[in-house]
Amino acid sequence: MLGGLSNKLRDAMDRLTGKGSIDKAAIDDLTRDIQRALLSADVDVQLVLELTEKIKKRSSGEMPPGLTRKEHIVKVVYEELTEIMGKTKSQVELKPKKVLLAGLYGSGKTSTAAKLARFYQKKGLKPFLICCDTVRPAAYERDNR
Ligand SMILES: Nc1nc2c(ncn2[C@@H]2O[C@H](COP(=O)(O)OP(=O)(O)OP(=O)(O)O)[C@@H](O)[C@H]2O)c(=O)[nH]1
Ligand SMILES: [Mg+2]
Repeated sequence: MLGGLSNKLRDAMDRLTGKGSIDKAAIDDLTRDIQRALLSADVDVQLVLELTEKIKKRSSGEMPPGLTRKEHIVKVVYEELTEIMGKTKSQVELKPKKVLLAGLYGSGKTSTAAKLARFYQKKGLKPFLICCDTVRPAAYERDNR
């Protein structure tokens, strides 16, 4: 579900690093691009505003010695994003559990179920995806592509 987000964030950073000089407008462009990317991935509005405000403030503020302004901004964005997304990789235990995938129509629940199945398959398990939707017309055909 977050597949498109990393591309959008990369595009935002590419736009910044492609610029000749970094002025206030360049930082405004960057934070606007990051806001658009995060909001289109359904990240909480308040969180997005707080995050981009911090990025904006730190980007135009004091720089550690030895870094160019662009390098400094890339570092700031990286640090702020890892701060909200978590610094460590979480481990998934291979034991029986229930996972609920909740989301709006077409937000990627079924695709995520398939990705989870693939994940467990690679770990040596034999997952089955079973279509139990008897209400939606052609549900089986639709998700059995
Ligand atoms: N770019 C992109 N497309 C995705 C991603 N996940 C799902 N899609 C696409 O989004 C569309 C809907 O995905 P589904 O997995 O069917 O969504 P769903 O939540 O099960 O939809 P409903 O069952 O109708 O509520 C499909 O065309 C998927 O290929 C993703 O991470 N990135
Ligand atoms: Mg579905």
